[in-house]
Amino acid sequence: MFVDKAKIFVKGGDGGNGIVSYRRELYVPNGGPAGGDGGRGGNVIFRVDEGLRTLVDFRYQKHFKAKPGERGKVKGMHGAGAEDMIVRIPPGTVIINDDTQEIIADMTRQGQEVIVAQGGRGGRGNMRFATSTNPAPDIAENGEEGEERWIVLELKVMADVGLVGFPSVGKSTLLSVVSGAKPKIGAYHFTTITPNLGVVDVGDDRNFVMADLPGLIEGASEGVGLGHEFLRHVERTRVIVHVIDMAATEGRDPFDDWVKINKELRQYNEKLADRPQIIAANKMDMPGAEEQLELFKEQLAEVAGDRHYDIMPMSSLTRQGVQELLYKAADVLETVPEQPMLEEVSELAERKVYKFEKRDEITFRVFKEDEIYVVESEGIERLMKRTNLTSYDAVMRFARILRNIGVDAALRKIGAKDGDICRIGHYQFEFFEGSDYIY
Ligand SMILES: Nc1nc2c(ncn2[C@@H]2O[C@H](COP(=O)(O)OP(=O)(O)OP(=O)(O)O)[C@@H](O)[C@H]2O)c(=O)[nH]1
Ligand SMILES: [Mg+2]
Repeated sequence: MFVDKAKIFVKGGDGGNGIVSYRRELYVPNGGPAGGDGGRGGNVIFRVDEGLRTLVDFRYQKHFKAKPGERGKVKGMHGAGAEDMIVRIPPGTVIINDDTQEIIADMTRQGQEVIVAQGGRGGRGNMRFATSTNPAPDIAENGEEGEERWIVLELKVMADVGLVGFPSVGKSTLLSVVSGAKPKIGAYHFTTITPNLGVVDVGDDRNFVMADLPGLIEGASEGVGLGHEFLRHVERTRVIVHVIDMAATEGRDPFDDWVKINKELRQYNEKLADRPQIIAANKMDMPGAEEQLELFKEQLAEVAGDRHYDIMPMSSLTRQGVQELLYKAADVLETVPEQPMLEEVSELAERKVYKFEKRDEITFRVFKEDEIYVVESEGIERLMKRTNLTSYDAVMRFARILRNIGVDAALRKIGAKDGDICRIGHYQFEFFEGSDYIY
């Protein structure tokens, strides 16, 4: 089966913790602080590899976690940063943030890279906190947590030729006779519900990828019969082979079918109407098909205007006309630029540009809930995670930062007084306004 969508979890490595340590040297009674910084956690990076054509690998592995940074070491040595985790993806993959549905990146070029989850920064060791007033600080930061998120990968089928047409007109049968693909074939509608890809060897040193797409029906452009899912695939094919049941099985009207499908294509995306289209007049082995074909040609001539359509009579059953159809498809492909469809997706990506959250700007909100003053802020909670709350020096530093960014003032404004309880995340503190405190 051809997989074109995958939901996966990515997490950057956590930063290593900084440590508290003091130099112990022979003959030096009280050495200074010497705890080193923790190393950076690894990033999770996606890189385009042209050798890949599907997202099938992501069916088996759905979690990608980069390694954590090493913790700081004694004697002022820093922990090593972790290596980035590189994940290979096929060209044409669109990366979407599952939470916001925003496009993170549209990956089109060989070797193109994007960081999908940043590793956390390492925590600082106590060496970094020494000041003239506190030469032996007991503070070390914990490493920052790596970013984590669920993302969706979407790959539109990168086929050269797409088979479109009503259900049961013979699209899958055609793919099965011209390629090694073994799609399911059935006498009932919607036998094919996901695209099948096959490599077609034309026989004259040319080859192309053909996609057998699920059948389209009236209303597909409005989503009827999973229409949008199907049409999304058609978008990325360079040439359309429109398969018509020329035997008019089940009381169909071949020309009416052709008009209806084209209408759906145009309604979904105006550009699909201009895409080169070859008409495969299938099931010519059946009685009455010849007459239908003549009628079809006349009706087409009336509406086609300046546009020329190649009509290729054929039968997948007897293989008559199949080789001619392949030559024609290969010829038309040569007149179409390599990957025009990738540009369309870039346009889409430009409209919705995803930005990584800026991690240094701390914003917060304070309010009173029952008798407790609540400070709500992702930034402060992150800072708190990095703070070793069992160390007096570290807590004092944390308190000073809160004061500097205006948390104390904001709490005072809504009525907080010394001794009141205030909550940040899962922790409760006593509000204490030591205004003439010197840290
Ligand atoms: N007589 C005749 N029957 C054919 C020919 N091609 C396909 N069929 C028959 O038509 C029926 C439908 O064929 P499929 O290839 O499954 O049709 P499809 O267009 O893929 O259908 P969906 O996947 O449902 O959209 C099957 O019973 C085939 O055996 C042909 O050239 N001649
Ligand atoms: Mg089919």
